[in-house]
Amino acid sequence: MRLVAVLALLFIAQFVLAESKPKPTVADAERFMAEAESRLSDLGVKANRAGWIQENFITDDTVALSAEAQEELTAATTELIEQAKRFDGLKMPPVLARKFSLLRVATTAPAPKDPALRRELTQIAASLDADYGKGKYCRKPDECLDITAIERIMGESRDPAELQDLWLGWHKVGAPMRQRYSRFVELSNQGAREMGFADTGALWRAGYDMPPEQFSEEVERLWQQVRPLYLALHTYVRAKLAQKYGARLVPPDGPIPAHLLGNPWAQEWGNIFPTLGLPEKSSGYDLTALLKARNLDAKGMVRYGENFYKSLGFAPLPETFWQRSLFTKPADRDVVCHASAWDIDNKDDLRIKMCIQVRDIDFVTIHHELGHNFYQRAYKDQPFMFQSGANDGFHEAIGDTIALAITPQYLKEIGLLDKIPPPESDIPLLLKEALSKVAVLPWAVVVDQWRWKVFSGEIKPAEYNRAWWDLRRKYQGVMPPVERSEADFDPGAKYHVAANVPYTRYFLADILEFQFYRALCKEAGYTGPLNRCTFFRSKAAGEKFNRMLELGQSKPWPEALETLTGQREMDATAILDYFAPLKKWLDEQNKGQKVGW
Ligand code: X8Z
Ligand code: ZN
Repeated sequence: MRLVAVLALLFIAQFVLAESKPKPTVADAERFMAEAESRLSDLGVKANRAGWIQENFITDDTVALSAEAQEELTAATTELIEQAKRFDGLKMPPVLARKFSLLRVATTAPAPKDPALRRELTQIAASLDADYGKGKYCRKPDECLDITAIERIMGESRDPAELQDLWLGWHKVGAPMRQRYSRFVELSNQGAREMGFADTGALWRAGYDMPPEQFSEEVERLWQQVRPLYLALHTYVRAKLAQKYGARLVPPDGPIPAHLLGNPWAQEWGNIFPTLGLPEKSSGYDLTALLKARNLDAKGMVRYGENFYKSLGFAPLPETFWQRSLFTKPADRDVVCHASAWDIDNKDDLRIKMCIQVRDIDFVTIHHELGHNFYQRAYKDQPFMFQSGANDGFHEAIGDTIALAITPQYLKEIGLLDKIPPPESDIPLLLKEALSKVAVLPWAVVVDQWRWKVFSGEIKPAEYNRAWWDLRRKYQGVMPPVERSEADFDPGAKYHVAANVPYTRYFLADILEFQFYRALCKEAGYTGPLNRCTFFRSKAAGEKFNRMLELGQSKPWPEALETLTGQREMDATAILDYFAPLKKWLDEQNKGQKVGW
């Protein structure tokens, strides 16, 4: 045969072969997605059950079983993402296209395709979570403290030596995680790259209906909006601590030592409220004392939480919630005490897992966790791919929005408080609130600033700890009580690092919850100062809230936000308005003080 004829044949064969592998159609894509959703849902339920048991009964076996279930889910997700590539470029109806783009960002721990590497990754992840859960500091041979006990004592003690000892003791849990953590970073980055992302951090930032770079700019924009408020609070608190502990321990123009703020991570400072020198009882009431006076137990506190949601028109929690949740720390075994909310079967098997202590901040956390559960139930009829928060910040903000409505007026209505405090109490009450809501802002930026840089390689394993403290100093203005080194791994002493839970969600939540709160107050017909608003019993507010919740992740988040607030942007003016009277007061108190460090 002549060469021309051969070439012609080859030319034709190419089309014949292409014909035999037809271009996928929208119907193919629909079928693929329906199967993917059902497979991921089934494996997700299995992984939830295994995870629940692992975190409630930490043993080598439960850790292994949970890692296995997680591995199956991760393997399926990775495979489906790979297979979904054949639909790239296909014009799909918007709902279907959204499902495909959500599938790509469905995992926070992307795994390599290589099964051995994937197994290594899931085992590391489960072991880090378990190490955190088992973490203890034995300050005496017969006195070993877990994180719940350490948080309690650091909340109550004002003895700097004891605080330093506990701080150092708890931070020891991090060091053994260092090697595994850096291996985890390598492996998950490989997984992210195989999926087409620059690194795992870029994958995390891709979950916000905008390009990852734009999301980083959003976080920075919002942080700059709230930074002056944080600086005012920092200046005031530092001056009070310098008075109390002396300028040698607390330099009046430097960062605050991180062990003196009432919390192992210096993330929420509410516990040091009594040391800030305001007249005793100036805020009019002490919620911890009120809860104790009623002899409330853990379950009783959760009932109050549920009642708030019911008052808005939400259906009661299912009976199984009460039977299956963990409310108090078991005496005889290791559990992960870090509070969490679970939706085991994507239907109605809702649970919380918490080691509740009878005190004000746990009352708030209960409302926080229930927010996750009520959101989960509100979107349960969405297709599987949309059964999630509009973004992860929304999920974290729901319960906090309800908790903002725990005002004196509300406490009086439910019979916990006898008398509503006079308006002079507003400043102390706002200060107390700011110690949690404002103090946490830079911390909630730092955790992922660190991880984003770790995943991108800008922070190398040999500088993990130094970079951590550089960021904490830069954003929070705090410093470690003693010199730290690369033999330490302080990020691992925080649950979300050990458990690989992204953290920017809490920063977003802290901004969003005030937007939600402002909108619900308006819906409830409230017109007074924002900080005194409660929308308890407002069916109108509940209905409006539910309209956003039931959307799940079916629409880009600006649409969900608009449903409730009329706004399409995350906007810090709500939190700034709420704290405006306090900011004015702080600025007066801070006259003559150096701001910053
Ligand atoms: O982790 C939580 C919740 C569980 S989703 C208890 N939070 C962050 C933390 O504890 O670090 C709530 C506030 C910030
Ligand atoms: Zn949460």
